[in-house]
Amino acid sequence: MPLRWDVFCKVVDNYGDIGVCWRLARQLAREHGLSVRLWVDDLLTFARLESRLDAGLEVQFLGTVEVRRWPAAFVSPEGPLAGVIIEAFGCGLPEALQQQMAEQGCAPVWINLEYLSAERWVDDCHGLGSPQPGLPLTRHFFFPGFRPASGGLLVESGLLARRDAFRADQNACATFWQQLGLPAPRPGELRVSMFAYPGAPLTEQLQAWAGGTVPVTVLLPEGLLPAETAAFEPAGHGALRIQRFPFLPHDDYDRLLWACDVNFVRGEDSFVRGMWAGRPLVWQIYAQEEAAHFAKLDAFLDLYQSGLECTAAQAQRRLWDAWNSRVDAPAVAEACSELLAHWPVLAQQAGQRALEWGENVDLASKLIEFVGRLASPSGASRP
Ligand code: TRH
Repeated sequence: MPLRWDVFCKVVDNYGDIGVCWRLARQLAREHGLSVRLWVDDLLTFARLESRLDAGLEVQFLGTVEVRRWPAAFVSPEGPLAGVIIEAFGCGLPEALQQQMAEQGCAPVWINLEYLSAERWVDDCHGLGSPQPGLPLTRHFFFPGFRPASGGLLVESGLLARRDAFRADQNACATFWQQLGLPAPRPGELRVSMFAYPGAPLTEQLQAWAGGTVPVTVLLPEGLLPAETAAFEPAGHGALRIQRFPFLPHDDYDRLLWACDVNFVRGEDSFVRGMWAGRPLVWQIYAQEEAAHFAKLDAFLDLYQSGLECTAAQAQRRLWDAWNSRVDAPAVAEACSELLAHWPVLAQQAGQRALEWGENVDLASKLIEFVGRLASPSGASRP
C-alpha cells in the first residue's frame, strides 16, 4: 500500500473544491498516518478556511500535511513520485507530471475524485478505469455517494460523538457563542445558519421571519449577500435578528451547524456537514447547465426522505424547490412555515439519517481500500 499521496486541487470558484480537498488530506494524514502533499493553485481562498495557512509561502506544513502552491508552470519536486495521485474534480494533472508517471516502471495509482451525487448511475461508474490515450496510464474514477456501492462520504472518525458531546455541554456552547462574538439564543428562539448563493430568495425569507411570531436569529458569514439583507441590517426587524460571523475554520463551522436549529447550506461540502449536524437542512444546490442539478437534488431527497411521513416530506421538498427557484415552487415564506410546522419530525429524521450514513464506511477508508486493490500486484485495473 503506497504511503505517499499527492492531492491536486484547482479552486474553480468559491470554497467547495479546496474545502473537500483539505478535509480529505487532513483525514488521510491524521487518521491513516499517510504522508500527504496537497497542491493548491489558490492559497488565498484556502487561507479563508484555514487560519494557520500563510498564502505567501510556496511550501508549508499544516500538521503533517505538506501544502504546496500549484504554479501554472509545474515542476515536479526532486525525489520519487508519490505512490498515489489524486486529481480532484477532474482538475487536470500537469502534462509534465503525467509524462513522469508514464516513464516510471511502476506508475502511481491515478484517481480522479468526482463530485458527490445520489443519482443511481454513480454506483455503476464508481471505480471504473479510463486508459489514457498515448500513455501507459489508467485514470480511475472514484465517486462519492450515499449507497454502499459508491465511494461513500467524507466523515471523520468520532464526528457524531463529538457533535453530541458539544451539544450536551452547555458551557461549551456558551463559550462558543462568546468566542464568535454572537449572543446566546433567546428563549424559544429558532437559530438558523445561512450559507447561500446570490439568487437565493433570501430577502423574501427574511421578510417572512421578521413578520412572524417566533423569534428567529439568522447567522450569516460576513460579506455574504449584502443586497438581500440590507433592509434588515444591522440589528434585524420585528421577530428577526441578524448576526454576521467571520468566515470560520472548518471545525468551528461544524460547531455552528451543530448549534443551530435549521441549517441553510449550499454546494457540496457545507451540504454534507449540514447533513452530519442531523438537524433540518435546506440545500441550495450548485446550479448546472440545462438544470441538470435538479436530477441530483431529487435523487438526494428520494434517498434522504425514505420512510419519512408524507406531509413532512412534502413540506421539506416544497421549501427546497422554492429555495432553488424551481418552476412552480410555492412562495418561500409559505414553504418555510410549512417546514417549521414539521420541525420535530424532520429533526428526528435528520438525526436518524446522519447516524445511519455516518456508520457506513467513510470515503477516506474506502479510497484507501480501493487504492490498496489497485496497487496490489494482482490489481486488475493496473495498466
Ligand atoms: O463554496 P461552495 O459553493 O463551493 C463549491 C464550488 O463552487 C465548486 O466549484 C462546486 O463544484 C461545489 O461547490 C459544488 O460550497 P461548499 O461545497 O459548501 O463549500 C463551502 C466550504 O466552505 C465548505 O468546506 C465549508 C466551508 N465553510 C467554512 O469552513 N467556514 C464557513 O464559515 C463557511 C460558511 C463555510
